[in-house]
Amino acid sequence: MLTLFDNPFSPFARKVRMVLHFKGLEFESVDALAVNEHDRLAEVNPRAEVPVLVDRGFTVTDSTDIVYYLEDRHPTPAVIPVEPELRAKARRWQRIADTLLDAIIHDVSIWTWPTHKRPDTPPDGLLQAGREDLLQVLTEIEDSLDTVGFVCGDLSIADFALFPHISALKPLGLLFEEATHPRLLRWNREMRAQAPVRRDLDYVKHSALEKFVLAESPYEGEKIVWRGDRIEWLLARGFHDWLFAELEAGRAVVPCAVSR
Ligand SMILES: N[C@@H](CCC(=O)N[C@@H](CS)C(=O)NCC(=O)O)C(=O)O
Repeated sequence: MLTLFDNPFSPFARKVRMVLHFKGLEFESVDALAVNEHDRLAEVNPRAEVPVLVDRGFTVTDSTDIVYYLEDRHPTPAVIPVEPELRAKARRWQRIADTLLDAIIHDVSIWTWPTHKRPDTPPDGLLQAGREDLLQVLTEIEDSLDTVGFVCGDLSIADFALFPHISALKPLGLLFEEATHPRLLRWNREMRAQAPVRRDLDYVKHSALEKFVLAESPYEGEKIVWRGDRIEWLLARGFHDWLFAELEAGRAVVPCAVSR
């Protein structure tokens, strides 16, 4: 039996869920970012991050490690290309999705989260810096796409890693257009037609209704966890004063796998 310490809205959990669906694997999902699940999550992952996969008592943390574990255990259908160059490309796109796209989108979006109703506004220049850097990454994806197919030929982990971030752009008012990014738009439409993606989108949509409209949010509403890559992008773009003020105010916390 597979148990996924999951969260409907986490891009990393979404990537793993789509891979599980793609491989036709049944799993039990625990919404582990709900405050009342925090201790159970910390038991399987001291960093208290989702996703975590538990397979008959064996625990795997980190979305990329989980994907590689699933591929080794259930090799077909394959989600990681076999040909060495495509394999290296897919790994690189997964890393760009996980460390750069995630960081930028996270850092510019916290004022829009339904969980944290922040009274302040983004520091001057943050949204503009985010837009500029996102545009560069989107253009790189556009240039690597063809008029047919996916990022690395067949549907692969590169697409499942990128999709949750690309799907987060529209709600943020960050759009890519037919005139500048026609291939990315075509890819986005084709992704939305894939069964594992449709299942994930349905799950995100119905969870948003269930967690934020029909009931009170089960999640933390004050503090924000600032993981390494998300801090790195802020520092690289010169927002250290803002981050230190957040740390001093106790609104920013940093995960650590070593407990004190
Ligand atoms: N490198 C990790 C990153 C996972 C991650 O950052 N998860 C976030 C959600 S998107 C998390 O669980 N944060 C803890 C929290 O928000 O309390 C992975 O690939 O799984």
